[in-house]
Amino acid sequence: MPVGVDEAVGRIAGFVGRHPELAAAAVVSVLAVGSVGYALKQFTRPMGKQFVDAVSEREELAVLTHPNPDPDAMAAAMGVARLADELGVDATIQFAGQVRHQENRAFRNLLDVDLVQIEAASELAAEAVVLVDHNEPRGFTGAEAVIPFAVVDHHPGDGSGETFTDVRTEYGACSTIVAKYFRDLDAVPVPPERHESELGVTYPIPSQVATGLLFGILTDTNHLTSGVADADFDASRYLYPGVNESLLERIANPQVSADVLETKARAIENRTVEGPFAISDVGSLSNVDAVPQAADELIKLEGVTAAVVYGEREGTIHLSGRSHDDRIHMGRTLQAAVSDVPNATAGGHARMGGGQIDPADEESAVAADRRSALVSRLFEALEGDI
Ligand SMILES: [Mn+2]
Repeated sequence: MPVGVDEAVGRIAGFVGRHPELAAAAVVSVLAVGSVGYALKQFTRPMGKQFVDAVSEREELAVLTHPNPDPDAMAAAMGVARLADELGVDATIQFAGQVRHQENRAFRNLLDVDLVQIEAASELAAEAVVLVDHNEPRGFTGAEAVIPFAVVDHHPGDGSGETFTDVRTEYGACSTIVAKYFRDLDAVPVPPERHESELGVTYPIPSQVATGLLFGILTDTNHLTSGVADADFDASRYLYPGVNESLLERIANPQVSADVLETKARAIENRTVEGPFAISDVGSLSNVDAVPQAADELIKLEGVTAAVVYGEREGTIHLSGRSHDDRIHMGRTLQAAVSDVPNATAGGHARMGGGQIDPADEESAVAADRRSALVSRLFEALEGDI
């Protein structure tokens, strides 16, 4: 026989009256189960939705890339700014340093990335700062005092966001994480020949953003050949319908300035080769970005397995090294070569490294001496003698 509501309430009231301690315990356990359920739901709620929840609490955001942003950093920032825009949150993309490499400049121009340069923390566009492609603010005055609101990154490190942190070190690119956010929201990439209004979806991904994110994934994974995760392939496939192939091609093959080509030419002409190692002093530089590009060229020479190029700009010596040689860990080699040099820093990975020697309080003639002394130090380091 069904129990009427009144009768049920009556029975419960009777039970509570007779066993208040049991009733209280029942209430507590119902609440506990409920909150565990809520926590689990938060935990399993896709990161893209959690990110949107966090961002929509804000009115404005500063989306900050690392200094001298590369395509992955710029693309991730574009993606985050677009999401913010969809939520009615005012986002400004900011960076410290410069956008120098021709590919990065082409990326910025062709995809119309609205980037604002800053030199100090006081220039940040909002109190809520989202770090993309790095997890600790750096490269501008007051960076160490900035507590980011959110961190979205694929690099190892100790940095975290006050409200939101998503660091996936197994991913090849930060752009992959941002693409995943769009996917979590069932966003749809807009094909280049169509307008987003034609798709009638809540979250369209503009072709420029899809193209940028794919380019970010391609550059950070060396065209999906190194440090690449399943997620990077999945994201590439997901973004592809929105990719503008002709823009992609133009970003990948920008015009190279005469300056960079001349530095490359000097690197080849001035090289000193000992066995499989090549070192080249390219003299004074107008564009320090030419140094790593010249190193990329020098290592292509037949028989060369490790190469170091350096040059000078405004008294600072910039070094860049490449190695295809299993005996040579380039980062450590450069570190060893400059270990006794005042004002020098160097480091990097096995296959690529870089360094910088800042001017000391001395005449530039002495600086030139330092440059010529570098050749023998570098050869010794490459030979493993220091
Ligand atoms: Mn990256």
